Amino acid sequence: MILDSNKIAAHNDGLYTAHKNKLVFTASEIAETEAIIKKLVDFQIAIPSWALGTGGTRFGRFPGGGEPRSLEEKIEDVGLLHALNNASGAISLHIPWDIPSDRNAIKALAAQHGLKFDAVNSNTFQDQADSQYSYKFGSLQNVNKSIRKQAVQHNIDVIQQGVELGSDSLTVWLADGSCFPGQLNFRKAYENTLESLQEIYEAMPSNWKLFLEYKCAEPNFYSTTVADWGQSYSYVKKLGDRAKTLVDLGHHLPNANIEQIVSILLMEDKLGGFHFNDSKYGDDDLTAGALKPYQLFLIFNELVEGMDARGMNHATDLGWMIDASHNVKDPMEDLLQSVEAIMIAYAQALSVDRKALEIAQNENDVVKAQEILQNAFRTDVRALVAEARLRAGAALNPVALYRQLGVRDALIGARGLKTVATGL
Ligand code: LRH
Ligand code: MN
Ligand code: MN
Repeated sequence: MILDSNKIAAHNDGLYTAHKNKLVFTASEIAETEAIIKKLVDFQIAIPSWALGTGGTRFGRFPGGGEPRSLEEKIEDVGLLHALNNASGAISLHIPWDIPSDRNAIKALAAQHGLKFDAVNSNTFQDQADSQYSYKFGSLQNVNKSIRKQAVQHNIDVIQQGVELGSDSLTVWLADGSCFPGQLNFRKAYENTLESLQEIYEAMPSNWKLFLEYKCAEPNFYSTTVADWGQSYSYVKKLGDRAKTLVDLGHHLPNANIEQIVSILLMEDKLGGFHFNDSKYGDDDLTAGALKPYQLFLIFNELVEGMDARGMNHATDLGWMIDASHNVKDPMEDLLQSVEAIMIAYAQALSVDRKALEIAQNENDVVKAQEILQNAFRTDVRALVAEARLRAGAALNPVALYRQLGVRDALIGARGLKTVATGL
């Protein structure tokens, strides 16, 4: 389904006056709004191919209808999101959930929607029908060399697929770990994992990056072999310059100070990118910013500070991606909400008075420092995010237009009510 640009223009016309009034007011509260809007126009957040359908839980799944039945339909859905918000210009594939049958056709379809291929993700946390060995006791860490080799080869195959699509990074997330004390020799599991990762790293083209994602628990509940940022850092440091740590917001122990982790990884030049989501209890994979918007802002505050200190390009030097799943919402609406929340946090971070903050820090003026951050967080920047969309030909209110156009009903009409998208 391709969105008619006239419909976006008509929608924007209807909201234009109210929007301009808000923008004028925002510009009276925030300095240098032009520079912020320009950065927002450039900022893109990749959509994971597995988040376009309803995920469900291990207790049940309630399909929503009209879900993409193929990679082509997933690309069309991301194209639709991008047309609505001009901030979702990339798709991240999970292999073998997504296997392009005709790569040239898939590339052409993505280009038609203005989409790039973000990091490709390997999957050694599930057994595939045609695979010889099982990953029940781990993949890259496995005590059995043949199993490790199978997992390494899968990653190499994924790299090859990514190369052909024009991607330039591989995200490795391992479910490897143990469920009971004594099950695993931690040191040997580490050494096996490192050796396997080295083989994968060596197989990457020289312009590729490897992102190593960590997770404190689940599906293993006693130990995870890449459990936290320190462990991921220890691997990527040994692998080489193009190996970096990937931070998934849902993968920390409760109350972890993620913004500090981000700051240190950036300083070490070892931050690769993000999987954005939100959570209250664990790896809930809820809509970004739905629970802890202040934390999201504080993370972006460190990102902007750290990237600027290193002279990095905000839009291109890190991998920005959503990693969410949906049980009760229309996945497309949810993704629009996530992107909006991320853009808001980014805009708020851009609006922080950095010079004043530095002075307050150097004077140990704790009250002032808090005032500066909270002022940025509490100032409404939504008009800036909307203006960035307007300038790029996208919709002032993407969720409202999505509903107004009856997109989900149209997708159900085209694809049917009982559809099951591949993924979690
Ligand atoms: C693991 C994870 C990882 C997987 C995705 C499906 O919890 O965050 O990124 O690839 O979920
Ligand atoms: Mn993730
Ligand atoms: Mn996760």
